[in-house]
This record gives sequence, C-alpha cells and structure tokens, in this order.
Amino acid sequence: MRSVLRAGLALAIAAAVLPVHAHEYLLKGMHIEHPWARPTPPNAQNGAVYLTLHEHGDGSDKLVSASTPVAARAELHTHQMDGGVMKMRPVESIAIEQGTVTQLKPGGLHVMLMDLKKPLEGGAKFPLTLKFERAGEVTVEVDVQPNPPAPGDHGHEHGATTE
Ligand SMILES: [Cu+2]
Repeated sequence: MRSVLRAGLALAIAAAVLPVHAHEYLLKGMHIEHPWARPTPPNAQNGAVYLTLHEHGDGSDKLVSASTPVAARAELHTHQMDGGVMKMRPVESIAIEQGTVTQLKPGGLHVMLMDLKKPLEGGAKFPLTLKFERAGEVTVEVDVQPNPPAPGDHGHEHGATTE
C-alpha cells in the first residue's frame, strides 16, 4: 500500500514538472514521446537519440533538423542495407504523416550526435532542440539510459505505426 502511494506521489510530481505528462511534449499537433540516448563509452565521438513522434494535427509534418549543446552538430540518420551490411545514412528530413506514429529507434531512424563534447553518462539528461517544418521548434530533454523506455500507455489510440 505504501509503495502504491509513493508511486502515485512520484507521478504527481512528474506531471507538475513536465509539459504534458511523464516525459512527453506537445507542440501544436506534434506529440513527442520519451526522447532517450544510450550512454556512450569514454572515447566515443558520436551518440544517437531516439524518440517517438505522433502527428495529431490537421496535416503531415517533417522533422527537418536538430541541435544540442552536447555535440558539435546533430544529423538525421536512417539505417539502410548496403551490400548485405546495415549502414547509417544521413537523410534530409523525417516525414511524419498525419495520424501515424514514427519511431526513431535503434537500428532505424535516429538523431545522430556528431563530435560529442563529452561522453553521455547514464542517468544524465541533456537538451535537444527539434525543428519541424510546420510545428516549429521545441527543446526536449533527453534521458541517457541503457535500455529503451518501456512502451507506455499513452491514453489515446496511436493508429498505424510507421518506422
Ligand atoms: Cu547515425
């Protein structure tokens, strides 16, 4: 009983601090969920950020760029098969179709952090600014954690998923 109360209190605190509820952001119709990055080894030059995008608005949008103070630059990347080998490729933008979920996740689309200023440490958080063609800019907080966030119950229907 006591742990249930504590969990409830933790949720109440998180809801008070964060823009929507636990680690989600809403920018016009664009719903951004659980930005996270894996910790990087001490000499790593690059890192990657993953998150989920869901366009609730009245049209489709595109993620066109990203930036963060923790890296010299951020690029939008995808993974593609090339001669039987998975390779990362920069993409100009990431399309988010109206009503669908676009997941940036390991082995797929991601925001690549190039030339990290220091390693990403587990438990840390850092800001990442995302720029959308229609919705504009938003700065989200990225959690550095070894494992993907648990698929949450987001309280609404996500419909079709694209990756
Ligand atoms: Cu990459």
